[in-house]
Amino acid sequence: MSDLLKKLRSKIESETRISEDEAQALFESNDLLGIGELAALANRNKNDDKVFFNVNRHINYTNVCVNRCAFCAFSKEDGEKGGYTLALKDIRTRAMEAADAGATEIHMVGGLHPDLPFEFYLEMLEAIKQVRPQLHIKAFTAVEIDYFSEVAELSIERVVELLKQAGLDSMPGGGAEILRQKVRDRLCSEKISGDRWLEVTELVHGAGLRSNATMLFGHIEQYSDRVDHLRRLRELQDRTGGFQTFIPLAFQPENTRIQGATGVGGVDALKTLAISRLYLDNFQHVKAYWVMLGLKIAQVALAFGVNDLDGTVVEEQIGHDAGADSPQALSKQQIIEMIRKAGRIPVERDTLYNEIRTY
Ligand code: V47
Ligand code: SF4
Repeated sequence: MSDLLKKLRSKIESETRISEDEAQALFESNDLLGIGELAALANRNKNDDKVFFNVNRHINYTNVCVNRCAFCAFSKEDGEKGGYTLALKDIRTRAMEAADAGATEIHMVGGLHPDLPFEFYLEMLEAIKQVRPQLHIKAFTAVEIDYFSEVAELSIERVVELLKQAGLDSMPGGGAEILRQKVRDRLCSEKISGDRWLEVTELVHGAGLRSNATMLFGHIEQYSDRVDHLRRLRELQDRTGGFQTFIPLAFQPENTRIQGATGVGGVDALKTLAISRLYLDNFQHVKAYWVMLGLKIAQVALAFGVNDLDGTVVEEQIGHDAGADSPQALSKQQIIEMIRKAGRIPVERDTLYNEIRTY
């Protein structure tokens, strides 16, 4: 074992934080198994052998977006072929189908539509709660919430208050991408800054809602940009405690405007998940989002510090439009089998990590 890993082992055992320089050194190390073993230890100390999943359904209410990020194959210009916006009745139907198939959560995000009024977003939440009030609605990233405040000419605090009244229960982790501005300038120049993403998230936590955090990796960023991203998330979590889960999203390059990107390899994916677990000591959960990772890497990730496999998803567009070769949906039984065959204990959870059933 290298001197670095020996030192980090004693840090993990004594619950001492690892530094940015140490995280950087881990990214530069080729000792994948050593890093994974340490991350598995850190995870076991927090979560034992449990691996969480949920029964959920994704709804992407529109793909029309004014931002047109270079890495996004999902969005369309207003009026472009293939652009769509779901009607409220479609949202209701999807919510009913989801709940009747055992879902406890709707995960709903979309593009920044140039014309929809703020009331539309409130009506979508109300429509879901009208037909299936028991569903938890995890919806709208910090990017969308910032946009709503512009559209409605209201403060973030007021927007979140109105969304909560209409049925919003928590916020997903999208839109963080890579927080460092020099990367954003090339990746998503129209999107809110990394600082603004953190600021909106802090306000959402202040309003009593939990959220997740993501990191889109494997495009044009350097390891140091990933470390900077993790540092900023750890600092915000120290202040608010509002994050539940960290989700590294493996970049899918097809149909995007990122030149020369070939996609994330298995080694980089596992290393990134493991280092996230080691560095983010104040996050309880690290999720392997199987849609972007593929099922095999997501399963192996369970030996690299991961304790969550996301959910059944049902219908996924963002990753699949960019060439993800994972299935559209998984059944509960498939997820349970993936976890069992990794020698771990499958636990169905709700969005807030209340345990529903152990299998
Ligand atoms: O913000 C866009 C990413 C995100 C691509 O909070 C891409 O539980 C890979 O945030 N390749 C949306 N990723 C998805 C997301 C998410 C997913 C699952 C669970 C949760 C959660 C959140 O997808 C976007 C962006 O970062 N994305 N294009 C792409 N080509
Ligand atoms: Fe729009 Fe989101 Fe796609 Fe960027 S990632 S273009 S904000 S839908």
